[in-house]
Amino acid sequence: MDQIEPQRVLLAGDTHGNGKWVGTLCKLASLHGCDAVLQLGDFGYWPHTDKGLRFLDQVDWHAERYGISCFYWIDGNHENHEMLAGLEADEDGFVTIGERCRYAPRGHRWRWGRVDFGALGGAFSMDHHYRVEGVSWWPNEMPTDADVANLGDAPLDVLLCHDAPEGAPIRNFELQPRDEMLCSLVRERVLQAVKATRPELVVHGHWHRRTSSELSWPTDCDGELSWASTQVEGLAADKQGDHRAWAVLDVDPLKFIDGQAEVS
Ligand SMILES: [Mn+2]
Repeated sequence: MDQIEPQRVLLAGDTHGNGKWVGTLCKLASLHGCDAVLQLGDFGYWPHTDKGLRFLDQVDWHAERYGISCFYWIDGNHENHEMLAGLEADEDGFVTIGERCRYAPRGHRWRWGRVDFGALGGAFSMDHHYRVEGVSWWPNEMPTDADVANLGDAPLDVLLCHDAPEGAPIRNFELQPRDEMLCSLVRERVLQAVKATRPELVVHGHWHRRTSSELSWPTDCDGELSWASTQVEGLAADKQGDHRAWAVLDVDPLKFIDGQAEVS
């Protein structure tokens, strides 16, 4: 695979193994002059099933068809985390999944242009009660303190996460107390990563809705109280399947551009 440094990428929310939607995303990427796609987890890495294997073929096929150099993704909660853990990263820290498909593991950092990117995938499955371990649910779905530590505290420009940082708007669900605890634990960890890396932009998926907010937190600067802030953009999913589920990112200089309703 030719590795090119993307100048402009299409950001995409959850795809859930939906090959048809990935086709639409690659087409949109091409229409908007994007070199690559950056997908924010619940990609649909299920190579233990025929459908999952077919999906990986479809990703490569659509990327090639629309001239997309690479479909990059971070992990969500609904991936086969056991198989992901068995894969080895390339020298540059990405994991090659297919001809034009690469996975950015939790804690991975990379630079395109003068822009530093970081990945922190994973989340808690609120629907785990309906899932079967090893078939449709895997332990290790949640980002750990070690993952946050691996990401480190050097400044980032863009942090890509599956879950939202605590404090950003999400959707309200009635959860059992234990589930509620785990659900917020993940968001606390993402917030910790945000505070440590102070990115200009955080983009996430997971909640299947389009949200936009400015997240601020107090910092102690030489004993003086000051404020740090970041732009947080949550993207919708294949279930929504429209402009809310994608956006365009100009890499250098960094510019986030909303998905356009009139193009589909
Ligand atoms: Mn999802």
